[in-house]
Amino acid sequence: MIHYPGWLDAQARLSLATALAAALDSAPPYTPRMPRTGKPFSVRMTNCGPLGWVSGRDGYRYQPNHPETGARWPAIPETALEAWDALGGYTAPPEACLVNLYDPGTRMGLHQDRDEEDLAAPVVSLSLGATALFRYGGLKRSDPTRSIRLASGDALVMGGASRLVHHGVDRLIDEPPQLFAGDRSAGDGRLDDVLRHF
Ligand code: AKG
Repeated sequence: MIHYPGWLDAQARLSLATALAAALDSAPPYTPRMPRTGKPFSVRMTNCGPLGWVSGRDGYRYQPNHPETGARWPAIPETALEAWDALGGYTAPPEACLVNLYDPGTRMGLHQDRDEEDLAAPVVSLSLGATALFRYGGLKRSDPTRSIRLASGDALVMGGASRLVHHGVDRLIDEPPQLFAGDRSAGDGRLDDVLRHF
């Protein structure tokens, strides 16, 4: 697992935020439901790419269209593709870019990313907006965990031995408003782009 603080400079954050604002217009964020229980997720989600990760009562899956509008997902922003090329160390492009929207007070429980057929490909995530307290552990859910702060512009790569580690977001950290253009796309909250190869 490699953390790249400040990987996206102010211009790259602005370019990613602008592309995501357009993507969110065509693929509106929605509240996914947990398999079986139907309990709503804390975060809202949408996707870019040929495929998007979705969760519903019938399970987790990748699919080419938005579960509520039925429309195809918008294209993955160029800035995100560049980050994948630079950091992912993988020849094939990402097929899915999950966009997690964290409003203040939201979180994501500890989980593994294991719905992909190609587990040799890394997961690359890009943060915009409020800083998150990101928790990660080991391959077993019961393994000890540590936390790091993911700030706007940070990139995180989970590949190789860390590809299947448990991880999640405990909370957003209350901080003075960000000063850089592009960070405001998330309002008081946070946007996280998770690039994956299916
Ligand atoms: C996921 O989408 O699987 C995540 O764990 C997102 C983590 C984050 O928001 O930094």
